Amino acid sequence: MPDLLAAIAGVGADPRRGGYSRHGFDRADLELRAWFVEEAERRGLAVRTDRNGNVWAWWGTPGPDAVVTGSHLDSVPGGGAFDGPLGVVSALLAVDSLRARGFTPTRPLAVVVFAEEEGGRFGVPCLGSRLLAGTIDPDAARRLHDPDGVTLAEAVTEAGLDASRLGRDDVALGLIGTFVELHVEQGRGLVDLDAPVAVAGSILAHGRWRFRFTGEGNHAGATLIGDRRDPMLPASALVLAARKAAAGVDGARATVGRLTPNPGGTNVIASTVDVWLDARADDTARTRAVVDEITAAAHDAATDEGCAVTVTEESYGDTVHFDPALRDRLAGSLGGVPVLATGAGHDAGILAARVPTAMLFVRNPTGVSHAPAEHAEPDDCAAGVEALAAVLAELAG
Ligand code: HGY
Ligand code: MN
Ligand code: MN
Ligand code: MN
Repeated sequence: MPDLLAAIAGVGADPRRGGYSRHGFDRADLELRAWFVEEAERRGLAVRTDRNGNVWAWWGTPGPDAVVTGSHLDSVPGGGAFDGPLGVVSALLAVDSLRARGFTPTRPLAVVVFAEEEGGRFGVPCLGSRLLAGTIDPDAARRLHDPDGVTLAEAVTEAGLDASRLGRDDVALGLIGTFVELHVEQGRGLVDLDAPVAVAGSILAHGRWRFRFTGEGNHAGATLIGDRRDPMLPASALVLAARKAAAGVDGARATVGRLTPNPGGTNVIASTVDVWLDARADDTARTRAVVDEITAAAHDAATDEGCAVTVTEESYGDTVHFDPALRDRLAGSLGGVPVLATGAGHDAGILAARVPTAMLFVRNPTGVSHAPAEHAEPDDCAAGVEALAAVLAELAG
């Protein structure tokens, strides 16, 4: 682990879940942002926070056609140490490396930290980059709320931002000439290829849906089985339907990682159950087919139990194909590193719709991510930094 990553190892550690819980604008996230500002300023970079809470650190005067690199510092609940922070730390270390070799960029160069990439607090992934790029309605975004009912508007206000200014930022967006995000790999692609670094090819289409099943809250002992309207039954049917639907479509994935019965007591038949579905596939048609099959099964199971069901699409993004010319140029300049597709979403995937964008992946020997076992060896992290420095030198030289 690079020393800079070790320096934040205590921030947002979550002994109850294991790993890290760092969510947009919470205490751990604010501490990490402050740490980033300090590290950037220590390097003489000029720090600015944009209207959506993304933090930019400029090497030289901010200007158009900039080469921008960075990632995020927030995590999923109980996440690993590398997903997000490795890209931020590697960006700072790549700047150090370029300076150590006397490099002076001919294009403006910036390191960026995007806000709430995981959607771990407000439910929508890549929230900072979506707001920046204008791919989420700012009014809807302001109303997003965390499990305690705190809205995004309240959270950003508390963090010192003007919530009325959230939304598409053509000034910040207009400065980005090229965006490159380095990220720990989240599968076993590089382990299988026996290579430390890859360039990204594509990201699966993916989205999140919330199903709310409503039945009748009642007593676990006094309510006869035949008298029940238990929303946990259709919720369970949805979980099984998700596996079946994804298994039937080549390359598709469907996951229920979060399910909340209300009120949530061992001896209480729930009155409602919220179930969050994450579904991904090669393209929109396949993703929609999977979600439609799951939705139909959820409705059937709800009807069988006398329950009602509502479905809300919380986020969606089509398949991303990274700029082929940039991808091939970078893979070639790095000596023919592999090109890998990924099933994980990234801020780079949002920006790819607006500006030429590329990603670098660093080998993860466990192949595990969004869990404490996520890992990258120090030598591979160093190879990632050098690859990123080479890419920045190539683009900004
Ligand atoms: O892929 C994800 O779940 C997130 O966007 N990182
Ligand atoms: Mn992630
Ligand atoms: Mn990430
Ligand atoms: Mn009782």
